[in-house]
Amino acid sequence: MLVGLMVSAIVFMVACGGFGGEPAEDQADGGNGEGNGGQEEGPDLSSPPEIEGDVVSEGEESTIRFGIGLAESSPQYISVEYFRDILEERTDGRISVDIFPNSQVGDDNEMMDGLQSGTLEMTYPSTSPAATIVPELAVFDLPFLFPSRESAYEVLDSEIGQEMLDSFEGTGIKALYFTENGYRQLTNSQTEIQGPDDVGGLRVRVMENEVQLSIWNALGANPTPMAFGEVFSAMEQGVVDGQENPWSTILTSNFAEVQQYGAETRHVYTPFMIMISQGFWDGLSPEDQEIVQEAAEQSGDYERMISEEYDEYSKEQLAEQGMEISELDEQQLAEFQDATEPVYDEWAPRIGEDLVQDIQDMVDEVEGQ
Ligand code: KDG
Repeated sequence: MLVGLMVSAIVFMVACGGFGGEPAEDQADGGNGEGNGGQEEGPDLSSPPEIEGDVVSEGEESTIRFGIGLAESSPQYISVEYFRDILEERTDGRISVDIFPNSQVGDDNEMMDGLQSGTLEMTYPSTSPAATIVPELAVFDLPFLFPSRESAYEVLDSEIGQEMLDSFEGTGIKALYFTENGYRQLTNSQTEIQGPDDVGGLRVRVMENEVQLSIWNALGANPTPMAFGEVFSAMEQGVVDGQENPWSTILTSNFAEVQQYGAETRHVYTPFMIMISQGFWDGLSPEDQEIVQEAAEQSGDYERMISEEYDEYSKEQLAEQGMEISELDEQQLAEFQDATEPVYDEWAPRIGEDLVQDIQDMVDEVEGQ
Protein backbone atom coordinates (compact mmCIF):
# COMPACT_ATOMS: atom_id res chain seq x y z
CA MET A 1 0.00 0.00 0.00
CA LEU A 2 2.78 2.37 0.98
CA VAL A 3 4.70 1.62 -2.25
CA GLY A 4 1.55 2.27 -4.27
CA LEU A 5 1.04 5.64 -2.53
CA MET A 6 4.70 6.56 -3.02
CA VAL A 7 4.49 5.68 -6.72
CA SER A 8 1.27 7.69 -7.00
CA ALA A 9 2.97 10.69 -5.42
CA ILE A 10 6.06 10.39 -7.64
CA VAL A 11 4.06 10.01 -10.84
CA PHE A 12 1.60 12.77 -9.85
CA MET A 13 4.40 15.20 -8.98
CA VAL A 14 6.32 14.46 -12.18
CA ALA A 15 3.24 14.60 -14.39
CA CYS A 16 2.44 18.01 -12.86
CA GLY A 17 6.00 19.20 -13.40
CA GLY A 18 7.02 18.39 -9.82
CA PHE A 19 10.57 17.18 -8.94
CA GLY A 20 11.56 19.17 -12.03
CA GLY A 21 10.02 16.26 -13.86
CA GLU A 22 8.83 17.30 -17.27
CA PRO A 23 8.32 14.86 -20.18
CA ALA A 24 11.52 14.66 -22.22
CA GLU A 25 11.74 16.85 -25.32
CA ASP A 26 11.69 15.24 -28.78
CA GLN A 27 15.06 13.83 -29.84
CA ALA A 28 15.02 15.45 -33.25
CA ASP A 29 18.75 14.79 -33.44
CA GLY A 30 18.20 11.03 -33.60
CA GLY A 31 18.67 10.33 -29.94
CA ASN A 32 21.67 12.48 -29.07
CA GLY A 33 19.96 14.60 -26.45
CA GLU A 34 20.72 14.77 -22.75
CA GLY A 35 22.31 11.65 -21.24
CA ASN A 36 23.84 10.62 -24.52
CA GLY A 37 26.89 8.96 -23.04
CA GLY A 38 29.33 11.62 -24.12
CA GLN A 39 28.77 10.79 -27.77
CA GLU A 40 29.87 13.40 -30.29
CA GLU A 41 27.74 12.28 -33.23
CA GLY A 42 25.63 9.39 -32.02
CA PRO A 43 25.13 6.18 -33.98
CA ASP A 44 23.95 6.13 -37.60
CA LEU A 45 20.72 4.24 -36.89
CA SER A 46 18.11 3.09 -39.40
CA SER A 47 15.13 5.43 -39.66
CA PRO A 48 11.75 4.11 -38.50
CA PRO A 49 9.39 2.75 -41.20
CA GLU A 50 6.71 5.07 -42.61
CA ILE A 51 3.60 5.02 -40.40
CA GLU A 52 0.87 2.96 -42.04
CA GLY A 53 -2.63 1.83 -41.05
CA ASP A 54 -6.10 3.30 -40.69
CA VAL A 55 -6.55 6.66 -38.97
CA VAL A 56 -9.37 6.65 -36.39
CA SER A 57 -10.43 10.24 -35.73
CA GLU A 58 -13.55 9.53 -33.69
CA GLY A 59 -13.21 8.52 -30.04
CA GLU A 60 -12.02 9.52 -26.59
CA GLU A 61 -8.98 11.73 -26.03
CA SER A 62 -6.31 10.60 -23.56
CA THR A 63 -2.67 11.01 -22.60
CA ILE A 64 -0.37 8.06 -21.97
CA ARG A 65 2.35 8.63 -19.35
CA PHE A 66 5.12 6.25 -20.46
CA GLY A 67 7.91 5.66 -17.92
CA ILE A 68 11.22 3.97 -18.82
CA GLY A 69 14.50 3.38 -17.02
CA LEU A 70 16.99 4.30 -19.72
CA ALA A 71 18.27 7.60 -21.13
CA GLU A 72 16.93 9.69 -24.02
CA SER A 73 19.73 8.46 -26.31
CA SER A 74 18.94 4.77 -25.71
CA PRO A 75 17.36 2.49 -28.34
CA GLN A 76 14.51 2.00 -25.86
CA TYR A 77 13.70 5.72 -25.73
CA ILE A 78 14.09 6.26 -29.49
CA SER A 79 11.61 3.45 -30.16
CA VAL A 80 9.10 4.90 -27.67
CA GLU A 81 9.23 8.17 -29.61
CA TYR A 82 8.25 6.14 -32.69
CA PHE A 83 5.45 4.47 -30.66
CA ARG A 84 4.24 7.96 -29.72
CA ASP A 85 4.35 9.17 -33.33
CA ILE A 86 2.36 6.15 -34.57
CA LEU A 87 -0.32 6.63 -31.91
CA GLU A 88 -0.65 10.37 -32.44
CA GLU A 89 -0.90 10.00 -36.21
CA ARG A 90 -3.30 7.04 -36.28
CA THR A 91 -5.66 8.53 -33.66
CA ASP A 92 -5.56 11.91 -35.37
CA GLY A 93 -3.99 13.40 -32.25
CA ARG A 94 -6.59 12.01 -29.82
CA ILE A 95 -4.05 9.87 -27.91
CA SER A 96 -0.82 11.63 -26.93
CA VAL A 97 2.20 10.13 -25.17
CA ASP A 98 4.39 11.85 -22.55
CA ILE A 99 7.69 9.98 -22.14
CA PHE A 100 9.51 9.99 -18.78
CA PRO A 101 13.06 8.50 -19.16
CA ASN A 102 15.93 7.92 -16.70
CA SER A 103 13.76 6.21 -14.03
CA GLN A 104 12.25 9.69 -13.51
CA VAL A 105 8.88 8.30 -12.34
CA GLY A 106 10.34 5.28 -10.50
CA ASP A 107 12.35 2.12 -11.01
CA ASP A 108 11.02 -0.89 -12.92
CA ASN A 109 9.14 -2.32 -9.94
CA GLU A 110 7.67 1.06 -8.99
CA MET A 111 6.57 1.73 -12.57
CA MET A 112 4.90 -1.70 -12.81
CA ASP A 113 3.18 -0.89 -9.50
CA GLY A 114 2.07 2.37 -11.16
CA LEU A 115 0.39 0.44 -13.98
CA GLN A 116 -1.40 -1.77 -11.45
CA SER A 117 -2.58 1.21 -9.37
CA GLY A 118 -3.48 3.33 -12.41
CA THR A 119 -1.00 6.17 -11.70
CA LEU A 120 1.02 5.37 -14.84
CA GLU A 121 -0.24 4.08 -18.18
CA MET A 122 2.83 2.37 -19.76
CA THR A 123 6.31 1.16 -18.95
CA TYR A 124 9.08 -0.92 -20.51
CA PRO A 125 11.01 -3.11 -18.03
CA SER A 126 13.45 -5.94 -18.48
CA THR A 127 11.85 -9.38 -17.98
CA SER A 128 14.08 -9.86 -14.91
CA PRO A 129 12.17 -7.61 -12.45
CA ALA A 130 8.86 -8.64 -14.11
CA ALA A 131 9.52 -12.23 -12.96
CA THR A 132 8.17 -11.18 -9.56
CA ILE A 133 4.76 -11.01 -11.27
CA VAL A 134 5.11 -13.87 -13.79
CA PRO A 135 7.75 -16.27 -12.37
CA GLU A 136 8.24 -18.15 -15.68
CA LEU A 137 9.95 -15.04 -17.09
CA ALA A 138 12.98 -15.94 -14.96
CA VAL A 139 13.83 -18.48 -17.67
CA PHE A 140 15.31 -15.57 -19.64
CA ASP A 141 17.75 -14.92 -16.79
CA LEU A 142 19.38 -18.33 -17.28
CA PRO A 143 22.97 -17.88 -18.42
CA PHE A 144 23.96 -18.46 -22.05
CA LEU A 145 20.38 -19.53 -22.94
CA PHE A 146 20.33 -17.80 -26.36
CA PRO A 147 23.47 -18.14 -28.54
CA SER A 148 22.00 -15.66 -31.06
CA ARG A 149 19.26 -13.06 -31.47
CA GLU A 150 17.69 -15.37 -34.05
CA SER A 151 17.02 -18.07 -31.49
CA ALA A 152 15.92 -15.48 -28.91
CA TYR A 153 13.26 -14.06 -31.24
CA GLU A 154 12.20 -17.53 -32.37
CA VAL A 155 11.26 -18.22 -28.74
CA LEU A 156 9.92 -14.75 -27.84
CA ASP A 157 7.63 -14.69 -30.92
CA SER A 158 6.46 -18.29 -30.43
CA GLU A 159 3.50 -19.71 -28.49
CA ILE A 160 5.81 -19.92 -25.48
CA GLY A 161 6.35 -16.16 -25.60
CA GLN A 162 2.66 -15.46 -26.19
CA GLU A 163 1.71 -17.61 -23.19
CA MET A 164 4.09 -15.54 -21.04
CA LEU A 165 2.52 -12.30 -22.27
CA ASP A 166 -0.94 -13.76 -21.57
CA SER A 167 0.16 -14.81 -18.05
CA PHE A 168 -0.14 -11.17 -16.95
CA GLU A 169 -3.95 -11.47 -17.15
CA GLY A 170 -5.46 -10.61 -13.79
CA THR A 171 -2.36 -8.75 -12.53
CA GLY A 172 -3.51 -5.26 -13.53
CA ILE A 173 -0.91 -5.22 -16.32
CA LYS A 174 -1.34 -6.14 -19.99
CA ALA A 175 1.97 -7.19 -21.60
CA LEU A 176 1.96 -6.23 -25.26
CA TYR A 177 5.26 -7.29 -26.86
CA PHE A 178 8.82 -8.48 -26.26
CA THR A 179 11.73 -6.39 -27.51
CA GLU A 180 15.49 -6.31 -26.90
CA ASN A 181 17.44 -5.14 -23.91
CA GLY A 182 20.29 -7.25 -25.24
CA TYR A 183 23.37 -9.30 -24.42
CA ARG A 184 24.74 -8.37 -21.02
CA GLN A 185 28.42 -7.53 -20.48
CA LEU A 186 30.35 -7.18 -17.23
CA THR A 187 32.10 -3.91 -16.28
CA ASN A 188 34.03 -3.03 -13.13
CA SER A 189 36.40 -0.50 -11.61
CA GLN A 190 38.95 -2.94 -10.19
CA THR A 191 40.47 -5.43 -12.60
CA GLU A 192 40.78 -6.73 -16.14
CA ILE A 193 38.54 -9.76 -16.68
CA GLN A 194 39.88 -12.74 -18.65
CA GLY A 195 38.03 -15.56 -16.92
CA PRO A 196 35.80 -16.53 -13.97
CA ASP A 197 38.81 -16.49 -11.64
CA ASP A 198 39.04 -12.71 -12.11
CA VAL A 199 35.43 -12.23 -10.93
CA GLY A 200 35.99 -13.70 -7.45
CA GLY A 201 35.17 -11.21 -4.69
CA LEU A 202 33.99 -8.47 -7.05
CA ARG A 203 31.02 -6.53 -5.64
CA VAL A 204 28.65 -6.65 -8.64
CA ARG A 205 25.28 -4.88 -8.86
CA VAL A 206 22.63 -7.16 -10.32
CA MET A 207 18.98 -6.71 -11.28
CA GLU A 208 16.44 -7.52 -8.57
CA ASN A 209 16.05 -11.16 -9.58
CA GLU A 210 17.12 -14.35 -7.77
CA VAL A 211 18.56 -16.09 -10.85
CA GLN A 212 20.87 -13.14 -11.43
CA LEU A 213 22.05 -13.48 -7.81
CA SER A 214 22.73 -17.20 -8.42
CA ILE A 215 24.79 -16.49 -11.53
CA TRP A 216 27.19 -14.13 -9.77
CA ASN A 217 27.38 -16.25 -6.64
CA ALA A 218 28.33 -19.20 -8.89
CA LEU A 219 31.13 -17.04 -10.32
CA GLY A 220 32.41 -16.24 -6.82
CA ALA A 221 31.38 -12.58 -6.97
CA ASN A 222 29.59 -10.64 -4.23
CA PRO A 223 26.30 -9.64 -5.93
CA THR A 224 24.00 -6.83 -4.73
CA PRO A 225 20.45 -6.51 -6.14
CA MET A 226 19.68 -2.85 -6.92
CA ALA A 227 17.26 -0.79 -9.00
CA PHE A 228 18.76 0.51 -12.24
CA GLY A 229 18.40 4.19 -11.30
CA GLU A 230 20.76 3.74 -8.33
CA VAL A 231 23.58 2.00 -10.21
CA PHE A 232 25.66 4.96 -11.39
CA SER A 233 25.89 6.59 -7.95
CA ALA A 234 26.59 3.23 -6.26
CA MET A 235 29.57 2.69 -8.57
CA GLU A 236 30.69 6.32 -8.27
CA GLN A 237 30.65 6.06 -4.45
CA GLY A 238 32.39 2.68 -4.45
CA VAL A 239 29.39 0.88 -2.93
CA VAL A 240 29.77 -1.69 -5.72
CA ASP A 241 32.73 -2.43 -8.02
CA GLY A 242 30.77 -3.26 -11.14
CA GLN A 243 27.56 -4.00 -12.97
CA GLU A 244 26.39 -5.86 -16.07
CA ASN A 245 24.29 -4.52 -18.94
CA PRO A 246 24.31 -4.35 -22.75
CA TRP A 247 26.92 -2.04 -24.29
CA SER A 248 24.31 0.52 -25.39
CA THR A 249 23.01 0.87 -21.81
CA ILE A 250 26.58 1.13 -20.48
CA LEU A 251 27.29 3.90 -23.02
CA THR A 252 24.05 5.90 -22.76
CA SER A 253 24.13 5.72 -18.93
CA ASN A 254 27.68 7.18 -18.84
CA PHE A 255 29.03 4.16 -16.95
CA ALA A 256 32.49 4.58 -18.55
CA GLU A 257 32.97 7.58 -16.24
CA VAL A 258 33.20 5.19 -13.27
CA GLN A 259 34.08 1.82 -14.87
CA GLN A 260 37.61 1.20 -16.14
CA TYR A 261 37.23 -2.37 -17.35
CA GLY A 262 34.74 -4.16 -19.59
CA ALA A 263 34.49 -7.82 -20.58
CA GLU A 264 32.41 -9.14 -23.48
CA THR A 265 30.85 -11.97 -21.45
CA ARG A 266 27.43 -12.04 -23.21
CA HIS A 267 26.37 -14.08 -20.20
CA VAL A 268 22.61 -13.38 -20.48
CA TYR A 269 20.31 -12.15 -23.27
CA THR A 270 17.63 -9.99 -21.59
CA PRO A 271 14.34 -9.14 -23.33
CA PHE A 272 12.35 -5.97 -22.65
CA MET A 273 8.55 -5.99 -22.34
CA ILE A 274 6.18 -3.23 -23.48
CA MET A 275 3.45 -3.03 -20.83
CA ILE A 276 0.21 -1.08 -20.41
CA SER A 277 -2.07 -0.60 -17.43
CA GLN A 278 -4.97 -3.06 -17.72
CA GLY A 279 -7.37 -0.42 -16.41
CA PHE A 280 -6.30 2.07 -19.07
CA TRP A 281 -6.43 -0.64 -21.77
CA ASP A 282 -9.96 -1.66 -20.78
CA GLY A 283 -11.06 1.98 -21.17
CA LEU A 284 -9.89 2.11 -24.81
CA SER A 285 -12.26 1.42 -27.70
CA PRO A 286 -11.58 -1.82 -29.66
CA GLU A 287 -10.29 0.36 -32.52
CA ASP A 288 -7.84 2.21 -30.22
CA GLN A 289 -6.76 -1.07 -28.58
CA GLU A 290 -5.87 -2.38 -32.05
CA ILE A 291 -3.85 0.76 -32.81
CA VAL A 292 -1.98 0.53 -29.47
CA GLN A 293 -1.16 -3.16 -30.04
CA GLU A 294 0.02 -2.53 -33.62
CA ALA A 295 2.09 0.47 -32.49
CA ALA A 296 3.72 -1.66 -29.77
CA GLU A 297 4.66 -4.35 -32.30
CA GLN A 298 5.86 -1.91 -34.99
CA SER A 299 7.91 0.19 -32.53
CA GLY A 300 9.10 -3.03 -30.88
CA ASP A 301 10.42 -4.44 -34.16
CA TYR A 302 12.13 -1.11 -34.78
CA GLU A 303 13.68 -1.24 -31.29
CA ARG A 304 15.03 -4.74 -31.92
CA MET A 305 16.68 -3.50 -35.12
CA ILE A 306 18.30 -0.34 -33.71
CA SER A 307 19.31 -2.11 -30.49
CA GLU A 308 21.48 -4.44 -32.58
CA GLU A 309 22.82 -1.51 -34.64
CA TYR A 310 23.65 0.37 -31.42
CA ASP A 311 25.48 -2.59 -29.82
CA GLU A 312 28.77 -2.67 -31.78
CA TYR A 313 28.81 1.14 -32.04
CA SER A 314 28.52 1.42 -28.24
CA LYS A 315 31.43 -0.97 -27.64
CA GLU A 316 33.61 1.10 -29.99
CA GLN A 317 32.56 4.35 -28.29
CA LEU A 318 33.30 2.94 -24.81
CA ALA A 319 36.80 1.91 -25.94
CA GLU A 320 37.32 5.43 -27.33
CA GLN A 321 36.25 6.79 -23.93
CA GLY A 322 39.04 4.77 -22.32
CA MET A 323 37.27 1.60 -21.14
CA GLU A 324 39.64 -1.38 -21.41
CA ILE A 325 37.42 -4.03 -23.02
CA SER A 326 38.41 -7.71 -22.94
CA GLU A 327 37.09 -9.52 -26.00
CA LEU A 328 36.85 -13.12 -24.74
CA ASP A 329 37.62 -16.06 -27.04
CA GLU A 330 35.58 -19.30 -27.29
CA GLN A 331 37.69 -21.00 -24.60
CA GLN A 332 37.27 -18.12 -22.15
CA LEU A 333 33.50 -17.95 -22.80
CA ALA A 334 33.29 -21.72 -22.29
CA GLU A 335 34.89 -21.26 -18.86
CA PHE A 336 32.16 -18.76 -17.92
CA GLN A 337 29.51 -21.14 -19.27
CA ASP A 338 30.93 -24.07 -17.29
CA ALA A 339 31.16 -22.00 -14.12
CA THR A 340 27.49 -20.97 -14.37
CA GLU A 341 26.11 -24.43 -15.30
CA PRO A 342 25.07 -25.08 -11.64
CA VAL A 343 22.51 -22.26 -12.04
CA TYR A 344 20.50 -24.59 -14.29
CA ASP A 345 20.63 -27.36 -11.66
CA GLU A 346 19.21 -24.96 -9.08
CA TRP A 347 16.70 -23.06 -11.22
CA ALA A 348 15.37 -25.35 -13.98
CA PRO A 349 13.26 -27.31 -11.42
CA ARG A 350 12.00 -24.06 -9.87
CA ILE A 351 11.17 -22.33 -13.19
CA GLY A 352 9.83 -25.52 -14.82
CA GLU A 353 11.91 -28.32 -16.34
CA ASP A 354 9.52 -28.69 -19.30
CA LEU A 355 9.63 -24.96 -20.12
CA VAL A 356 13.42 -24.87 -19.97
CA GLN A 357 13.68 -28.01 -22.13
CA ASP A 358 11.15 -26.73 -24.68
CA ILE A 359 13.13 -23.50 -25.07
CA GLN A 360 16.45 -25.35 -25.32
CA ASP A 361 14.94 -27.62 -28.00
CA MET A 362 13.77 -24.57 -30.01
CA VAL A 363 17.20 -22.99 -29.64
CA ASP A 364 18.95 -26.18 -30.80
CA GLU A 365 16.66 -26.32 -33.87
CA VAL A 366 17.43 -22.73 -34.82
CA GLU A 367 21.16 -23.07 -34.13
CA GLY A 368 21.32 -26.35 -36.05
CA GLN A 369 22.62 -28.29 -33.09
O1 KDG B 1 13.94 0.43 -18.52
C1 KDG B 1 14.70 -0.74 -18.27
C2 KDG B 1 15.71 -0.48 -17.18
O2 KDG B 1 15.03 0.08 -16.09
C3 KDG B 1 16.41 -1.75 -16.69
O3 KDG B 1 15.56 -2.87 -16.80
C4 KDG B 1 17.66 -2.00 -17.50
O4 KDG B 1 18.78 -4.04 -17.76
C5 KDG B 1 18.47 -3.16 -16.98
C6 KDG B 1 18.97 -3.21 -15.58
O5 KDG B 1 20.16 -3.60 -15.43
O6 KDG B 1 18.23 -2.91 -14.62
